[in-house]
Amino acid sequence: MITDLNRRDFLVSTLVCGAGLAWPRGVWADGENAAQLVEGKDPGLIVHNAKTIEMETPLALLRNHRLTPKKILFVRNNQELPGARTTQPAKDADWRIELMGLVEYPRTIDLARLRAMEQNEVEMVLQCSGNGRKQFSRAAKVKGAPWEQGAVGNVRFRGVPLAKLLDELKLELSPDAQLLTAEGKDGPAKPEDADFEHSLPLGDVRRRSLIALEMNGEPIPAVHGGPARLVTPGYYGTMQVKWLTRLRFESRETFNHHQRRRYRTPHEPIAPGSDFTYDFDNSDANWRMRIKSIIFSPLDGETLAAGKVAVRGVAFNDGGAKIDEVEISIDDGQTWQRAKLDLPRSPYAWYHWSANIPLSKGPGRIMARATDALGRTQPLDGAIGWNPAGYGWNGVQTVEVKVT
Ligand SMILES: Nc1nc2c(c(=O)[nH]1)N[C@H]1C(S)=C(S)[C@@H](COP(=O)(O)O)O[C@H]1N2
Ligand SMILES: [Mo]
Repeated sequence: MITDLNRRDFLVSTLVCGAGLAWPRGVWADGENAAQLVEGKDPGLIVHNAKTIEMETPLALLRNHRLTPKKILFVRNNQELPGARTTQPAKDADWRIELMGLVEYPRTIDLARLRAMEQNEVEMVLQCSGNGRKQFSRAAKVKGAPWEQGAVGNVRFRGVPLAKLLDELKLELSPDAQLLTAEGKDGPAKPEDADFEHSLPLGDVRRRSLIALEMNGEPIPAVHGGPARLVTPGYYGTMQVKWLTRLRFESRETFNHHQRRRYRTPHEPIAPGSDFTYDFDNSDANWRMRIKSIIFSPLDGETLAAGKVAVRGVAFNDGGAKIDEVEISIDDGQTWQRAKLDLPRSPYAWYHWSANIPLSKGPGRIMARATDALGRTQPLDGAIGWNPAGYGWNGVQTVEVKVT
């Protein structure tokens, strides 16, 4: 088996055997599965990057839980924090968070003080802005891990609301403060590379953000950003800064590479395959999530018996408006039938939906489309919104089945 091979042997054998080798799902080319790479993870996760760690949850695992357990939650690290490859709690002795920038007096706060403050809880979708990226590649190749639909989970964070923290510390902000930039303790692999950080608009931060200390009722697992993580419900995963050590109040978005040149989508549509140099004036940061639905059942490639078929899945948006419709189509989007939709516990959590759809014999295609109260919906043509880094895909998902 490939586990017995080191990387060089693997590369040699690939060269010798040529292309077309199919490794078992969930196993990376080196043979290290998710459980071997990150202590406590399910070996069935799909490993996209074993270097800094990018792993995806297959829908067959994701669909079995209302709250996504830490064992199967996807992981996406741009860079690493040594010692954080585990779902165990982080070692947090002496952890401190600095608050600085456009404030009258900078402050430093430790975990004991944070733990003593009033906490809030929020159930929310955590989704990488690259989720579904693989779909963009049908139109033209995009850069980044080819996530299918599983760079997403639904979790419950608990922590100190940022607004409460500012009150408690009597932190006076300059009227020029418009954004909050968050930094984590992790650092780039090469010192010449940009350190990962992100800026978020202060209005949403004051209304929504928590300095989270718990996830799903226990200390945040080290791999998911413990002991402290800035979470802003409704925002893409990249903005949920792990291993939080510093918050800077600023008048504009940080000039940092990850904010200015990455994690953005162009303002105007661009032709699939074109180049694009991101800057503040031609693109938006990956902030609020686009509305989306995911089909959990049936799964792509399943064989089903003809008759009424239970179709189910989830839908979510940025929490800014209620999702009031999920529709199913089995005729490539010509006609749609309404699914039954359950209201979630929080506007930021995913909604469950289900429908019984009659399917007759032959190959079948099932599509799902969510629409919210602001009329925001998903494009039938998933190539709309194509961008070179493949962020923000929210096309209508199509599941292909065989009906016998
Ligand atoms: N400090 C830090 N925070 C980070 C990252 C990172 O590399 N470093 N990656 C971001 C990205 S791109 C995503 S999608 C989410 C993934 O969260 P998870 O690994 O807990 O699933 O974390 C975000 N927060
Ligand atoms: Mo991400």
